[in-house]
Amino acid sequence: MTAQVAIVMGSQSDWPTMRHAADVLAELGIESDCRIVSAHRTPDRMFDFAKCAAEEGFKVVIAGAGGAAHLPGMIASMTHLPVLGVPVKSKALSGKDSLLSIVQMPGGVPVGTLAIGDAGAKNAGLLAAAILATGDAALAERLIAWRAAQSESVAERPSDEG
Ligand code: RP5
Repeated sequence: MTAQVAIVMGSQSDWPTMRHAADVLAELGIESDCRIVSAHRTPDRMFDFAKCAAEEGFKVVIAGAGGAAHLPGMIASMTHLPVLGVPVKSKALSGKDSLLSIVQMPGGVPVGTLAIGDAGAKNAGLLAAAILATGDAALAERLIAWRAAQSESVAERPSDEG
């Protein structure tokens, strides 16, 4: 079976962030296809990816980029698939530039924008899983179990051990 989730990112330098999306999807038994697709450096690759994503069998696209982060929005302009945008923390402006570039889409072309950095990538993976789980009862059970395990892992009181 082909991957249902595509994880695309503007640069190799985005991978330490975006791998958190791939990791949580793997924990939930969901295969992802991770690719470097840059809106600025590889525009033809971006066009081909976005135009063919639905035909390739993807159900959700997670797109992460930093700085002038046009990738999620440009992909969303060329596919009807849900696009989740992850603002990668930039060196110059700590990801505020990435966040604003991704979140301020014009009405009619939605990008579901997550938090800046690792938490955003992880939550993009969880949100992709939740979207897929609406049509997959077994996955819904795994997601519910994952959330229950997370709750159980939280101690009731703080510890000096850290
Ligand atoms: C963006 O520019 C990428 O998404 C990355 O976050 C940022 C910097 O890219 P590199 O110069 O590290 O390749 O396109």
